[in-house]
Formats: sequence, C-alpha cells, structure tokens
Amino acid sequence: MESSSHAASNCHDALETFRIPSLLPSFYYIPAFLTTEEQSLITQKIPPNRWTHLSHRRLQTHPSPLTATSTLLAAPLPSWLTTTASVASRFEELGVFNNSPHRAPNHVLINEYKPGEGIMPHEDGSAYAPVVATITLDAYGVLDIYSKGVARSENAREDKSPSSRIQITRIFQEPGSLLVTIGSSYRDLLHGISAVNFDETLGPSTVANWEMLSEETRRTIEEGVGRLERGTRISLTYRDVIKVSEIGRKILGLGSK
Ligand SMILES: O=C(O)CCC(=O)C(=O)O
Repeated sequence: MESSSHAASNCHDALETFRIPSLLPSFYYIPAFLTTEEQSLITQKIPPNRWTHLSHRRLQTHPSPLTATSTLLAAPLPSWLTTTASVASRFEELGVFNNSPHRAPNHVLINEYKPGEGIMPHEDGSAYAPVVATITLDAYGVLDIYSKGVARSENAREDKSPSSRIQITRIFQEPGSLLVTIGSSYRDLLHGISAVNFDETLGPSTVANWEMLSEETRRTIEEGVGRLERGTRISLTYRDVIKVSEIGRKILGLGSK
C-alpha cells in the first residue's frame, strides 16, 4: 500500500491522492491496499458457518445484523476483520472514518459473488454514516454507478426496473484494492453489480478509474478487447452504524469476543 505520512485529520487529506479524478465527488480508489498474501490471510479467517444464502450472492454480517430500528447491538467487530494486515490502522492512516460518528467502522458486510452473480442497483441508506470502505478479495469486481433518476417510458410513468436506471460510469476493483465512498457519492448515487459471467466493453472511456489500474490489469483487459471473465469475488464493506445500543452488552454479556 502506498501509505501517506499525513497524520489523521478532520478531513480526508490523506485520501486526496486516491480520488478518482473523473468522478466528482468523493470516490477514492486505493490499488494494492492488500497484498495477495494478506488477502488470503483474511479469506482463510472468514467463518464457513456464518453465510446467509441469497438469490444472487451469499452474505455474512459482523458483529450482527441491525435491529428493525436500524440499530447495532454494541459488540466489537471480530478482531480478524480489523487486525489482520492491520486493516483498521491503515484506515486510520488514510483518515477514512475521520468524519464519521464513531471515527471507526463498527459493522462489516461480507459478500461473495460467484461468476454470474451480482447485486441490484441500490443505496445503502441512512442507518450508516455516509462512508463505506470496500476491500475486494480474490477476484476483480466492476461496480456500476447510477444516478437516482430513472428513465421515463412513453406514457411518462417511472420505470424502476434495473435496465431503466441511468448508468453514469463503472469502477473497476482489482483484487486487494480498497474503494472508499464518502458523502454525496454515498447519498446521491446508486450502485450495483451486474449478474454476468463476463464484463464487456471495459476500457478508458467506460471505467472511471482506468488510469489508476495497474499496467498488468490494463494489459489483460486490452488483450481481451475489453472483455474479462469473472472469478469468485469476496467484498468486505466496512461501515459506521449511527445508532448503537448498549443493551446487548448489558443483558447478553456481548463484547468478550
Ligand atoms: O460487494 C460490493 O462491492 C458491494 C456491496 C454492496 O453494495 C452492499 O453490500 O450494499
């Protein structure tokens, strides 16, 4: 990881180097945030018995799912999610959570997508502070970014089907990369991952962070004339849940993990 010497501050100075220039505002792409060895150290620690199987992916939630009132029952994140490869310290160096209420992540969703799987365009909502740090493990991903507007059909009724969304761009996520989404990028845009076996037409005019990708990645894409075969990708999305209840700690004695 290309680290910064900036001390953590109230803004995101250390992240500025990594801002995706063609995308305003605040998407940051940090290539090679983790080495291949660090990625497999984390992958090996993902508990095999915690998966929830959804129609187009499987999911784990740590330390626990939010309650019906979008509250997190206070409990620490499993230490392997923060200390392996010093992930939490690296977030601090970059100042990723400097402006969030707890100044650190308290919740992690782990998604696994096999080739042909994805997630519909959506927003992450107000339960979380507007900052998400996404680590990509094992295989590349392509995040589609959409405006919240929808195309209107001839009879002027809103068509909210995925194909009617207005796609703005795509962000290519190399294995080991970190993508940080902050502020209005979080609040005002939708994101999704198309459920395909191959990504097509990848290139400088369609991928917002093309210039930030490694030469090897760009060469591989160019050799495939913009076409790339999906592998199985795992994503770790670190967030800060705004409402935290201490009741779990008090009643259930959580927090000893
Ligand atoms: O896997 C990803 O990179 C995106 C996950 C996502 O959009 C979500 O969990 O809301």
